[in-house]
Order: sequence, then structure tokens, then C-alpha cells
Amino acid sequence: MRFPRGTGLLAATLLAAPLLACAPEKTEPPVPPPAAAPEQSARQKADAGGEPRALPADRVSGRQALEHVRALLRFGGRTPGSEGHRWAEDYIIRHLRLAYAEVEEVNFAAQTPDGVVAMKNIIGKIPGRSPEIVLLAGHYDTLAREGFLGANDGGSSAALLLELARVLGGQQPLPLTVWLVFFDGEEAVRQWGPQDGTYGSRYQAGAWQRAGVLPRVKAMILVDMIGDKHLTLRRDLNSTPWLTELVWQVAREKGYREHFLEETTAIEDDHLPFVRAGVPAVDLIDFDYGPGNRYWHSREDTLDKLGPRSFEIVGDVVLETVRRLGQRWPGQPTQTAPARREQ
Ligand code: 1BN
Ligand code: ZN
Repeated sequence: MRFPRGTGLLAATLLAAPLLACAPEKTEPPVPPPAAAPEQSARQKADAGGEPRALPADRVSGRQALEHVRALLRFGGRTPGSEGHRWAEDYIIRHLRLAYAEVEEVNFAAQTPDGVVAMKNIIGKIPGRSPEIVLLAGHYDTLAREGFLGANDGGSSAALLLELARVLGGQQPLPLTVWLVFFDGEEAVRQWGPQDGTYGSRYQAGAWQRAGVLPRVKAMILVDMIGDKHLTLRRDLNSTPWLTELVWQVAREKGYREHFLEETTAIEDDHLPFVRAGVPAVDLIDFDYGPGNRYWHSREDTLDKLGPRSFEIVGDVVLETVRRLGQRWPGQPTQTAPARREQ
């Protein structure tokens, strides 16, 4: 879908009306969504001067990101195969199109301990002047646990990616091609391990390897659980060191040291299939969610634990990192080392 240039304000206004265009249109929904997209409340309208407020064109709006999370939570749990998952798919696809991204839906059958499960990765493609690709990725599925909604775990990543799509989609053509990747099946069906969990990323890394896409991928930035109002990100030792350093350097320059800690951790997540395939990848994950990480995978993972500023900080760092990846710098690592291509 192509849109004329100069329609950014219109698009921003459309997207600023948080949920006006959000209820998926299905011809025969088996049941209505848990809550239809509401009109703006009188209070919201008054706050916004009577009409939806235009969103910033050049940066992530934390308020809008939280509205995306709120909308996703209204669909209920988003485990693959659930009604909430289908509504979430439609919501993501609709908002990617509003952001002028070309949408690819990748349907695949995942072999899980509970049998074959139909899953879908969603990719929003924003063209650039260079065929080199930066992947901005996260997951949108939620853990299959009664009453679990995943505001932060599954909600925040999808919401931030939609906001990044809105900003980057309004800046076309970008120096580099950007693909926003919404992975399905990140969560384990029974017990987290190499064969249970990361279904979408394992499938996608394999598919892109077979299709010869991976040599074009300059870097992958994965976001997971980045909405906690007490944002603390640690350097992940399973991520690619030079890319981690680039992200942390950007964060330092922007004055975000209190959120981008120098401490390290080692995380298994959707970046690993890409790291193993030789793609430089970094996982930005705040795995310190509530006292003793108590909110993680619990019914306490709710909207009230999130803060708009966290989305803005991570969004700011990601956008600047993408900008720098589009530049050349002395000593820049090349992504064409033969070793990664022969795996
Ligand atoms: C992150 C959010 N993960 C699952 N939901 C991946 C993970 C699994 C991180 C186990 C740490 C331990
Ligand atoms: Zn999880």
C-alpha cells in the first residue's frame, strides 16, 4: 500500500485517536472482542483540547504506546490459537498499515509438546535506500496461564514496535531498510528450553536463512519487557558485543545511565536463533520486574506497572541506534564474514 508524501500529519492524527480504528473488522466474529475500541472519553478529549492530539513525528510517544498495550489487554490472553491472539494479529496488522508499512504474514506450524500449533509472525517492512536490513523485533504472544495478560511481557514489545513503525514509516525512504518483526510463540508451551519457546524466531531465522535473506541483515534489535516504569536494562552476554556496546554508548550519550546499567546478565530469548545464524543481535530486556522479578509470568503483569517514559527512553535509543547503523564509521564490523554465511 502506498500513500502520498506529506500525509504524515493526517496519519499522526489518525494514530493519535488511540483506539478509534483498532477493533478488528472480521466479517463474522465468533464472539465480540472483550471490549470494543472505545471512543475517547470526555476527559481525554478535554485533555487533548477537544480533538485527538497530533503525535510527535520524530519520536516514540509513551502515551500512545500505553494505549496500544491497553488495547491489546482488552483482547484478553494472546496465546496462539486463542480469540485474543486473533484480535491482536488484526490490531497489529491494521496499525502497521496505518504506519505505511508493507505487511507480510508468515504462517507456520509449530511442533510443541502439546502437538502442532498454528502460529503467525507478522512483519512490517519499511523500505530504505539501501537493501541492508535492520530488524526491530519483539513478541506479541502471551504465556498460557489462567488470568495472565502480559502487559509488559508480550504487550510492551508489540506496543513499542508499533510506535517505532509509526515514526519510521513517516520518515520514508530510510537510509536502511527496516523490518519490524512481531514474533509469535516466544513463550514455552510447557517448559522453557531449546525446543519449547522461541517458536517464531526459530522458524523465521531458518526461513530467512534458506531464502538467502540473512546476509542482508545488518543487525537485529530485540525488545522484551521494556515497559516497566522502573526501567533497568542489563548488558546481555548472549548478545553481540559490538552491537550491545553501540546501544549502550547511545544510551550513555543521551543520559540514560540509570536505565542502561553496566551490570551483565545472560538471557535466552528470540535473538538467539539469529545470533546462532551469525546475525549481530542485541536483546534489550528488563528482567527485573517487580520485587524479585515477582510480576514476571504472573497475573500482576498489568498495565499499572508500566510507565510511558520507559517506552520513550527505549524508543529514543533504538531510533538513534538505527540511525547510526545507517552510517559508516571507522572500524565498523562488517557483516559479510564468511563464517556466518556457511552455517
Ligand atoms: C522473556 C519473557 N522470556 C520469556 N518471557 C524469555 C526467558 C525465559 C527469559 C526464561 C528468562 C528465562
Ligand atoms: Zn514471558
